[in-house]
Amino acid sequence: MKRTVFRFARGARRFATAAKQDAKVESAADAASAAKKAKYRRWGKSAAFWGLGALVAWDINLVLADDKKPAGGKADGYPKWTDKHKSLLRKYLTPEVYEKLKDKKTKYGFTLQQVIASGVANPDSNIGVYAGDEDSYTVFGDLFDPIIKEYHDGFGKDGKHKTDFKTALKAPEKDEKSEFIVSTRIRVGRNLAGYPLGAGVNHKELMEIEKKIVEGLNGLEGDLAGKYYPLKGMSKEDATQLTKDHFLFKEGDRFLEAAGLNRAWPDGRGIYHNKDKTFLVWVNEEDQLRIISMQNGGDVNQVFQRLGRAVDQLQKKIKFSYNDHLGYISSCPTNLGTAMRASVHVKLPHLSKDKKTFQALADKHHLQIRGIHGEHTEDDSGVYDVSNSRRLGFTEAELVQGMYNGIQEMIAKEKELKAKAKH
Ligand code: ADP
Ligand code: CIR
Repeated sequence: MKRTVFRFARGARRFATAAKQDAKVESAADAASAAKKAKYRRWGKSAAFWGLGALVAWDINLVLADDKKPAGGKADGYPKWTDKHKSLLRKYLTPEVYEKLKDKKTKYGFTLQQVIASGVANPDSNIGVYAGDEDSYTVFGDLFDPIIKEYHDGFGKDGKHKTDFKTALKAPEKDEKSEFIVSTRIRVGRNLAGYPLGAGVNHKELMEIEKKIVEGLNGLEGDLAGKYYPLKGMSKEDATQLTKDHFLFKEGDRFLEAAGLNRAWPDGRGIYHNKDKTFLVWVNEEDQLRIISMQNGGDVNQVFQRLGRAVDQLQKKIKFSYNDHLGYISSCPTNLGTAMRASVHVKLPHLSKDKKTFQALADKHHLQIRGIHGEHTEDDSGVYDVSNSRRLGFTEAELVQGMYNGIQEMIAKEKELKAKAKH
């Protein structure tokens, strides 16, 4: 295609030049011939115009096809940290590690500069790194390994991941009336085998990935059957409402932006959901798939079981990137392993005022506290997003069980503090 456009443009240019030269020579010739030449000249100009247009289109095509350039800009040496940089990236990217890794590339051409771009550009990053492909985790292992070890509670280089959606949970409290638990959501991230991750794909791959995922999703049945809504063409109002209602990812996340994960937005992005919006799939956000099961109230069993069925059906249609050491491969090292975040939006107005106790309970159960509008959001509504922080080296069932146990202890504490406040 590119070659054809190029040939066409070159032909048009030659034709236009020839017509111009001809026109000069014939100035002394007769009027009929002059008119004929003038016609050629017009054709030449028009051909040159279209040729130029084709060249511009070719250029754009090239930019889109070849957009694997470093997301973080040019390689400009060891990062200049500020007092605000407190990420694991800063902790583990010593000048020695930097020197060792700075000229390495993965088999898809991903570089150290791309890996660290987000954490350098965003001093408030907690982690600060993103992988561009599965290979990134080994080629840049001197940086990723200690980050993985610290984040996933000591998971070492010889660690093996295991997966289990089948073991039944012991989670009798359902809080169906939402006295404390407003809603429960469990998501897993997945990426396609045989492709780079989001920060490493080019435009063609991005579109192919979307196509493969949508084909897989369209084969889902029963309560998982639904429809895919591409982001391109979705009205601003619809997108804003879906995001506000906690169903759709937000646009313009600066951490993802700096990592190169928002390139060509909104191309290739979209959301699939069933009629009730209890089963949803995000396409080509931070990971190529975020498979989500959610509903109001606290019936974690039902949410987990629905997710297990969905993953089971989908992996028969789509081959996901997985290895025995790191489990499901994800863009961010915090998501490796199960790539699962099981969360509740929970009302804890008394406990959350006692920040120390709240955090101590979260730490005891390896839970993370977030604001309810997604990561890096905070408000003082007394409702918090509490989820498992570890995802690697433990099974899905173990992590959901741990989240449930921790939440029950938090709710018991909330009741205690509420009763005390009355006296
Ligand atoms: P991720 O789940 O991919 O880590 P975020 O923290 O950005 O990403 O959350 C994505 C969206 O999911 C946000 O709109 C958030 O409010 C919503 N969400 C997360 N947990 C729950 C929950 N338990 N109930 C309802 N919405 C939730
Ligand atoms: C950061 O480094 O803060 C962002 N890139 C997000 C990291 C993943 N989330 C997390 O630790 N909770």
